[in-house]
Amino acid sequence: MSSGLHICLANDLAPPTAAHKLLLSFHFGRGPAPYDHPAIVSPHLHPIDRDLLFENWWVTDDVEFTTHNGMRIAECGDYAVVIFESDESDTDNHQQLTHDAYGRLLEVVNATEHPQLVKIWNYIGSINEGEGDEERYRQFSVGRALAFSESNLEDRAAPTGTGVGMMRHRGLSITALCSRCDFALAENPRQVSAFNYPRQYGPKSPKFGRAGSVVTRSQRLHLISGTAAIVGHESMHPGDTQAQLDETLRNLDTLCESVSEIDRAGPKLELDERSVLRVYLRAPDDYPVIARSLKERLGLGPDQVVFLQGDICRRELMLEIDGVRIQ
Ligand code: 3EB
Repeated sequence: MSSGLHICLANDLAPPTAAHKLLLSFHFGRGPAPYDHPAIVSPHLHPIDRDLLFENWWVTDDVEFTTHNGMRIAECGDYAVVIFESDESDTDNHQQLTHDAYGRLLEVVNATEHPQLVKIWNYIGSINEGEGDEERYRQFSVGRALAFSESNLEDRAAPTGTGVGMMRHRGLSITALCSRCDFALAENPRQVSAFNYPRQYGPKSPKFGRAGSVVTRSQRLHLISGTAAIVGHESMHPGDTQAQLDETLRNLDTLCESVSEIDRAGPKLELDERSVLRVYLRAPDDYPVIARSLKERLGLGPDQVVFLQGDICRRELMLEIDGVRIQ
Protein backbone atom coordinates (compact mmCIF):
# COMPACT_ATOMS: atom_id res chain seq x y z
CA MET A 1 0.00 0.00 0.00
CA SER A 2 1.20 3.49 -0.77
CA SER A 3 1.56 5.91 2.15
CA GLY A 4 -0.36 8.99 0.92
CA LEU A 5 1.86 11.56 2.63
CA HIS A 6 0.42 14.92 3.67
CA ILE A 7 2.55 17.63 5.35
CA CYS A 8 0.95 20.61 7.08
CA LEU A 9 1.58 23.29 9.68
CA ALA A 10 -0.85 23.28 12.60
CA ASN A 11 -1.16 24.29 16.23
CA ASP A 12 -2.20 20.79 17.33
CA LEU A 13 -2.09 17.12 16.30
CA ALA A 14 -5.61 16.90 14.88
CA PRO A 15 -5.51 14.60 11.81
CA PRO A 16 -6.76 16.05 8.49
CA THR A 17 -9.07 13.02 8.09
CA ALA A 18 -9.86 9.95 10.19
CA ALA A 19 -7.70 7.89 7.80
CA HIS A 20 -4.50 9.81 8.58
CA LYS A 21 -1.84 8.54 11.02
CA LEU A 22 1.02 10.61 12.37
CA LEU A 23 4.44 9.56 11.03
CA LEU A 24 6.47 12.55 12.20
CA SER A 25 5.73 15.83 13.97
CA PHE A 26 8.26 18.62 14.50
CA HIS A 27 7.30 20.59 17.59
CA PHE A 28 8.51 24.21 17.63
CA GLY A 29 8.00 26.16 20.83
CA ARG A 30 9.32 27.11 24.23
CA GLY A 31 9.24 24.30 26.75
CA PRO A 32 8.16 20.69 26.23
CA ALA A 33 5.54 19.62 23.68
CA PRO A 34 2.00 19.71 25.11
CA TYR A 35 1.37 16.16 23.83
CA ASP A 36 3.07 12.84 24.42
CA HIS A 37 3.35 11.01 21.10
CA PRO A 38 6.27 8.93 19.74
CA ALA A 39 6.21 10.81 16.40
CA ILE A 40 7.11 14.15 18.04
CA VAL A 41 10.57 15.67 17.71
CA SER A 42 11.26 18.74 19.87
CA PRO A 43 14.42 20.32 18.51
CA HIS A 44 14.44 23.38 20.82
CA LEU A 45 13.64 25.93 18.13
CA HIS A 46 11.35 28.87 18.79
CA PRO A 47 8.89 30.12 16.18
CA ILE A 48 9.28 33.87 15.75
CA ASP A 49 5.77 34.59 14.48
CA ARG A 50 3.80 32.52 17.02
CA ASP A 51 4.26 30.70 20.32
CA LEU A 52 3.69 27.12 19.28
CA LEU A 53 3.66 25.20 16.02
CA PHE A 54 3.74 21.65 14.69
CA GLU A 55 4.89 20.56 11.25
CA ASN A 56 2.92 17.35 10.92
CA TRP A 57 3.68 14.53 8.49
CA TRP A 58 0.55 12.41 8.03
CA VAL A 59 0.25 9.13 6.12
CA THR A 60 -2.80 7.10 5.16
CA ASP A 61 -1.35 3.70 6.13
CA ASP A 62 -0.35 2.25 9.50
CA VAL A 63 2.67 3.52 11.42
CA GLU A 64 4.70 1.30 13.73
CA PHE A 65 6.84 2.85 16.49
CA THR A 66 9.88 1.06 17.96
CA THR A 67 13.20 1.92 19.60
CA HIS A 68 16.60 0.49 18.79
CA ASN A 69 20.22 1.54 19.50
CA GLY A 70 19.00 4.59 21.46
CA MET A 71 17.00 5.80 18.45
CA ARG A 72 13.24 6.16 17.98
CA ILE A 73 11.87 4.66 14.77
CA ALA A 74 8.54 5.23 12.99
CA GLU A 75 7.82 3.04 9.98
CA CYS A 76 5.03 2.99 7.41
CA GLY A 77 4.76 1.53 3.91
CA ASP A 78 6.91 3.97 1.96
CA TYR A 79 8.94 5.73 4.68
CA ALA A 80 10.79 5.35 7.95
CA VAL A 81 11.84 8.11 10.34
CA VAL A 82 14.74 7.65 12.75
CA ILE A 83 15.14 10.16 15.57
CA PHE A 84 18.09 10.85 17.85
CA GLU A 85 17.80 13.44 20.62
CA SER A 86 20.80 13.76 22.94
CA ASP A 87 20.23 14.15 26.65
CA GLU A 88 22.09 16.00 29.38
CA SER A 89 24.28 13.02 30.22
CA ASP A 90 25.73 12.81 26.69
CA THR A 91 29.24 14.07 26.02
CA ASP A 92 29.83 17.75 25.24
CA ASN A 93 32.46 16.72 22.66
CA HIS A 94 30.54 17.40 19.45
CA GLN A 95 32.74 15.36 17.17
CA GLN A 96 32.40 12.30 19.38
CA LEU A 97 28.68 12.83 20.02
CA THR A 98 27.97 13.17 16.29
CA HIS A 99 30.24 10.33 15.23
CA ASP A 100 28.63 7.97 17.71
CA ALA A 101 25.05 9.09 16.99
CA TYR A 102 25.46 8.90 13.21
CA GLY A 103 27.17 5.49 13.46
CA ARG A 104 24.21 4.11 15.39
CA LEU A 105 21.69 5.92 13.21
CA LEU A 106 23.13 4.45 10.00
CA GLU A 107 22.99 0.96 11.54
CA VAL A 108 19.35 1.50 12.47
CA VAL A 109 18.45 2.80 9.00
CA ASN A 110 20.05 -0.25 7.39
CA ALA A 111 18.00 -2.51 9.67
CA THR A 112 14.70 -0.97 8.52
CA GLU A 113 12.99 -1.86 5.26
CA HIS A 114 13.82 1.66 4.07
CA PRO A 115 17.57 1.71 3.37
CA GLN A 116 17.52 4.85 1.20
CA LEU A 117 18.45 7.96 3.22
CA VAL A 118 16.46 10.90 1.89
CA LYS A 119 16.80 13.81 4.30
CA ILE A 120 18.49 14.51 7.63
CA TRP A 121 17.56 17.52 9.78
CA ASN A 122 20.45 18.38 12.13
CA TYR A 123 19.89 20.82 14.98
CA ILE A 124 23.05 21.64 16.87
CA GLY A 125 23.43 23.32 20.28
CA SER A 126 25.69 26.44 20.28
CA ILE A 127 26.54 25.77 16.63
CA ASN A 128 28.96 28.73 16.30
CA GLU A 129 30.77 28.23 19.61
CA GLY A 130 34.52 27.61 19.43
CA GLU A 131 37.15 29.13 17.15
CA GLY A 132 38.46 27.84 13.82
CA ASP A 133 38.32 24.07 13.45
CA GLU A 134 37.12 23.79 17.07
CA GLU A 135 33.79 25.38 16.18
CA ARG A 136 30.93 23.05 17.03
CA TYR A 137 29.55 22.95 13.49
CA ARG A 138 32.94 21.94 12.12
CA GLN A 139 33.32 19.31 14.84
CA PHE A 140 29.85 18.04 13.97
CA SER A 141 30.87 17.86 10.27
CA VAL A 142 33.94 15.80 11.17
CA GLY A 143 31.88 13.32 13.23
CA ARG A 144 29.30 12.95 10.45
CA ALA A 145 31.98 12.50 7.75
CA LEU A 146 33.71 9.77 9.79
CA ALA A 147 30.45 7.86 10.30
CA PHE A 148 29.53 8.16 6.62
CA SER A 149 32.90 6.87 5.47
CA GLU A 150 32.77 3.97 7.96
CA SER A 151 29.41 3.02 6.41
CA ASN A 152 30.86 3.36 2.90
CA LEU A 153 28.35 6.07 2.10
CA GLU A 154 29.73 8.00 -0.86
CA ASP A 155 29.61 11.79 -1.03
CA ARG A 156 27.41 11.70 -4.14
CA ALA A 157 24.85 9.60 -2.24
CA ALA A 158 24.69 11.94 0.78
CA PRO A 159 21.02 12.71 1.55
CA THR A 160 19.52 16.18 1.54
CA GLY A 161 20.14 18.05 4.78
CA THR A 162 19.61 20.90 7.15
CA GLY A 163 22.22 22.12 9.65
CA VAL A 164 21.08 24.86 12.01
CA GLY A 165 21.72 25.93 15.60
CA MET A 166 19.08 25.30 18.25
CA MET A 167 18.11 27.42 21.24
CA ARG A 168 19.87 25.20 23.68
CA HIS A 169 23.42 25.35 24.86
CA ARG A 170 24.35 21.70 24.38
CA GLY A 171 23.31 18.68 22.47
CA LEU A 172 22.17 17.46 19.13
CA SER A 173 18.85 16.58 17.51
CA ILE A 174 18.98 14.42 14.38
CA THR A 175 15.91 13.35 12.41
CA ALA A 176 16.46 11.10 9.40
CA LEU A 177 13.81 10.38 6.78
CA CYS A 178 14.39 7.28 4.70
CA SER A 179 12.41 5.36 2.14
CA ARG A 180 12.19 2.11 0.28
CA CYS A 181 11.19 3.97 -2.90
CA ASP A 182 13.33 5.43 -5.67
CA PHE A 183 15.22 8.56 -4.74
CA ALA A 184 17.14 10.92 -7.01
CA LEU A 185 19.44 13.74 -5.89
CA ALA A 186 20.06 17.09 -7.59
CA GLU A 187 22.81 19.68 -7.11
CA ASN A 188 22.80 23.45 -7.62
CA PRO A 189 24.92 24.64 -10.60
CA ARG A 190 25.41 28.03 -8.84
CA GLN A 191 27.06 26.32 -5.87
CA VAL A 192 30.01 24.02 -5.30
CA SER A 193 28.62 20.77 -3.92
CA ALA A 194 28.85 20.99 -0.12
CA PHE A 195 30.83 17.74 0.03
CA ASN A 196 33.44 19.43 -2.23
CA TYR A 197 33.84 22.62 -0.17
CA PRO A 198 37.52 23.57 0.18
CA ARG A 199 39.51 23.06 3.40
CA GLN A 200 38.94 26.63 4.66
CA TYR A 201 35.46 25.67 5.93
CA GLY A 202 36.70 22.85 8.14
CA PRO A 203 38.71 19.62 8.26
CA LYS A 204 35.87 17.57 6.73
CA SER A 205 33.31 18.83 4.25
CA PRO A 206 29.60 18.81 5.11
CA LYS A 207 28.03 15.66 3.72
CA PHE A 208 24.69 16.59 2.20
CA GLY A 209 23.08 16.92 -1.24
CA ARG A 210 21.24 20.10 -2.25
CA ALA A 211 17.85 18.65 -3.26
CA GLY A 212 16.11 15.41 -4.14
CA SER A 213 12.86 13.64 -5.01
CA VAL A 214 11.31 10.45 -3.70
CA VAL A 215 8.99 8.73 -6.16
CA THR A 216 6.33 6.50 -4.61
CA ARG A 217 3.51 4.77 -6.48
CA SER A 218 1.15 7.69 -5.90
CA GLN A 219 3.28 10.78 -5.17
CA ARG A 220 6.49 12.69 -5.57
CA LEU A 221 8.10 14.16 -2.46
CA HIS A 222 10.52 16.96 -3.35
CA LEU A 223 13.01 18.00 -0.68
CA ILE A 224 15.14 21.14 -0.68
CA SER A 225 18.10 21.22 1.70
CA GLY A 226 18.88 24.17 3.93
CA THR A 227 19.70 26.88 1.38
CA ALA A 228 21.60 30.07 2.13
CA ALA A 229 23.31 32.95 0.31
CA ILE A 230 26.27 30.89 -0.84
CA VAL A 231 27.52 31.19 -4.43
CA GLY A 232 30.36 28.92 -5.49
CA HIS A 233 31.55 28.12 -1.98
CA GLU A 234 31.52 31.70 -0.69
CA SER A 235 29.01 33.47 1.55
CA MET A 236 27.56 36.51 -0.20
CA HIS A 237 26.46 39.85 1.31
CA PRO A 238 27.88 39.19 4.83
CA GLY A 239 25.42 40.30 7.50
CA ASP A 240 22.93 41.85 4.98
CA THR A 241 19.74 39.85 5.50
CA GLN A 242 17.68 41.38 2.66
CA ALA A 243 20.45 40.84 0.08
CA GLN A 244 20.98 37.31 1.44
CA LEU A 245 17.28 36.59 1.00
CA ASP A 246 17.49 37.65 -2.68
CA GLU A 247 20.52 35.40 -3.20
CA THR A 248 18.85 32.52 -1.35
CA LEU A 249 15.74 32.86 -3.54
CA ARG A 250 17.95 32.70 -6.65
CA ASN A 251 19.50 29.51 -5.26
CA LEU A 252 16.05 28.05 -4.51
CA ASP A 253 14.87 28.85 -8.02
CA THR A 254 17.91 27.15 -9.54
CA LEU A 255 17.40 24.15 -7.29
CA CYS A 256 13.78 23.83 -8.38
CA GLU A 257 14.99 23.76 -11.99
CA SER A 258 17.57 21.08 -11.17
CA VAL A 259 14.96 18.95 -9.42
CA SER A 260 12.56 19.40 -12.35
CA GLU A 261 15.22 18.07 -14.73
CA ILE A 262 15.26 14.73 -12.91
CA ASP A 263 11.77 14.07 -14.12
CA ARG A 264 11.18 16.05 -17.31
CA ALA A 265 7.77 14.44 -17.79
CA GLY A 266 6.45 16.06 -14.61
CA PRO A 267 5.50 19.73 -14.11
CA LYS A 268 8.25 22.17 -13.10
CA LEU A 269 8.74 22.30 -9.35
CA GLU A 270 7.61 25.62 -7.84
CA LEU A 271 7.67 26.65 -4.21
CA ASP A 272 4.00 27.60 -4.25
CA GLU A 273 1.16 27.32 -1.74
CA ARG A 274 1.51 23.52 -1.74
CA SER A 275 5.00 23.68 -0.24
CA VAL A 276 6.01 23.90 3.40
CA LEU A 277 9.09 26.00 4.15
CA ARG A 278 11.19 26.66 7.23
CA VAL A 279 12.96 30.00 7.36
CA TYR A 280 15.71 30.14 9.99
CA LEU A 281 16.72 33.64 11.06
CA ARG A 282 19.80 34.43 13.12
CA ALA A 283 18.30 37.82 14.10
CA PRO A 284 14.57 37.56 14.95
CA ASP A 285 14.22 41.33 14.35
CA ASP A 286 14.62 40.60 10.62
CA TYR A 287 11.28 38.76 10.64
CA PRO A 288 8.89 41.53 9.43
CA VAL A 289 10.86 42.46 6.29
CA ILE A 290 11.65 38.86 5.37
CA ALA A 291 8.03 37.74 5.89
CA ARG A 292 6.80 40.62 3.72
CA SER A 293 9.31 39.79 0.94
CA LEU A 294 8.35 36.11 0.92
CA LYS A 295 4.69 37.01 0.71
CA GLU A 296 5.35 39.41 -2.20
CA ARG A 297 7.85 37.23 -4.06
CA LEU A 298 6.41 33.72 -3.59
CA GLY A 299 2.90 34.43 -2.31
CA LEU A 300 3.63 32.37 0.81
CA GLY A 301 2.14 33.14 4.22
CA PRO A 302 1.82 31.53 7.67
CA ASP A 303 0.05 28.39 6.37
CA GLN A 304 3.16 27.43 4.37
CA VAL A 305 6.08 29.08 6.16
CA VAL A 306 7.39 28.80 9.69
CA PHE A 307 9.93 31.38 10.87
CA LEU A 308 12.34 29.96 13.42
CA GLN A 309 15.07 31.61 15.44
CA GLY A 310 18.29 29.75 14.75
CA ASP A 311 21.96 30.40 14.18
CA ILE A 312 23.32 29.44 10.75
CA CYS A 313 26.46 27.33 10.36
CA ARG A 314 28.60 30.23 9.07
CA ARG A 315 28.66 33.31 11.29
CA GLU A 316 28.17 35.78 8.41
CA LEU A 317 25.01 34.02 7.21
CA MET A 318 21.77 35.56 8.50
CA LEU A 319 19.21 33.13 7.11
CA GLU A 320 18.65 29.68 5.69
CA ILE A 321 15.53 28.23 4.08
CA ASP A 322 14.57 24.60 3.63
CA GLY A 323 11.39 23.02 2.43
CA VAL A 324 9.32 20.21 1.02
CA ARG A 325 6.64 19.93 -1.59
CA ILE A 326 4.45 16.98 -2.55
CA GLN A 327 3.29 16.52 -6.11
C1 3EB B 1 25.41 25.51 3.12
O1 3EB B 1 24.90 25.56 1.99
C2 3EB B 1 24.60 26.06 4.26
O2 3EB B 1 25.74 20.59 7.35
O3 3EB B 1 23.95 19.40 6.97
C3 3EB B 1 22.83 23.70 4.78
C4 3EB B 1 22.21 22.45 4.79
C5 3EB B 1 24.00 23.91 5.46
C6 3EB B 1 22.80 21.40 5.50
C7 3EB B 1 24.60 20.45 6.89
C8 3EB B 1 24.58 22.84 6.17
C9 3EB B 1 23.98 21.60 6.19
O4 3EB B 1 26.56 25.06 3.31
C10 3EB B 1 24.65 25.23 5.48
